[in-house]
Amino acid sequence: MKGEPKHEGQIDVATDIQLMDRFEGCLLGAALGDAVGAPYEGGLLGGLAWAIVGFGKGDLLRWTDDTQMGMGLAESLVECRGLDADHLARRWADRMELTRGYGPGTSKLLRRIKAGEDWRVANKSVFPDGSFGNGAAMRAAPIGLFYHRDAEQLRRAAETSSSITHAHPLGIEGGLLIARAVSLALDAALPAEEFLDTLHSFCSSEEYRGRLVLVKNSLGGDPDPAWARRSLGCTIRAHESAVTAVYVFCHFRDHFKRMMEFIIKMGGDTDTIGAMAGGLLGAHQGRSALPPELLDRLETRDSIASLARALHDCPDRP
Ligand code: AR6
Ligand code: MG
Repeated sequence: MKGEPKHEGQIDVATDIQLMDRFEGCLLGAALGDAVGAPYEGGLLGGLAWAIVGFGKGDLLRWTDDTQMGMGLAESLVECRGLDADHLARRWADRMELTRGYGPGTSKLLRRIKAGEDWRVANKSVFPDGSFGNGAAMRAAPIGLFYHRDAEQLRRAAETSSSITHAHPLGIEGGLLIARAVSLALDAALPAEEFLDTLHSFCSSEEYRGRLVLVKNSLGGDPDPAWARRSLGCTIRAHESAVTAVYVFCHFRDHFKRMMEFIIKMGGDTDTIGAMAGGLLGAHQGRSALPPELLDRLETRDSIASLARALHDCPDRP
């Protein structure tokens, strides 16, 4: 009440409620971005394939491998009260549904893990230096939420969870970038320049750092899908999509629908860029920033929201 002194802990309780809302916003935003972008991935042919496997279920918005792996990661973090790489590898392998549109390398190596191979061997079995696909970045949001208070623990957890399927340094760096970006996006007051500078110092390769400089230089101007496609990329490679999601988030941080329209206009890997950018927007703005008429149609919306709350409530969260 106005004028009354706040009792001890009151501010923390309010902050905690806001944080819970941002956890929900993040996981729901990622799933929604994935599901809204899915029919547009890979142009006409991709859309046709998704229409065959993904629809026929009324107007349900069906999510893809991005969300299946992100939810597997969040569940494993909650059940193990932190990152347990062997548990996580088994969870991903057990849960994989091929109709969710997994990347070819990831589906092959998850089958090997399911058959009993150690992930430390399987992760170099398809590409000898590991995958640089964006599959580690697309599912990294729960790491960003769980470890948001400790950047070093976040770095270690993002590296390990990424390398289970994406052992290439560029694949791992995509997971690091998105996890760190989610942790920073939880702060609603953080200026975009500071956000980008922190990400820049967190990254190590020129592939990521150079693109982050381009994003910083784009602030203040109008977002341009043709420029983003050409200069940042919108492919299934991590270094050609993770920074792109950061760019889209910086320009549309409180307009989910306009953000998705832009991503669809850019083309390429629309569901995965939608998942990464949607998770950032939801972490930043909370659940209420997601259009309710779309959320109502999101597959397993309620279990995603309750998983986000469980992640928030996990007693061992740093
Ligand atoms: N050398 C050559 N090509 C590579 C390498 C490499 N080291 N790494 C990746 N590629 P993958 P993902 C190419 O299969 O990252 C789905 O739609 C190669 O063509 O590991 O899990 C998801 O939702 C390889 O098949 O898959 C994502 O949006 C491809 O990159 C997207 O696919 C993808 O790597 C990627 O998923
Ligand atoms: Mg996908």
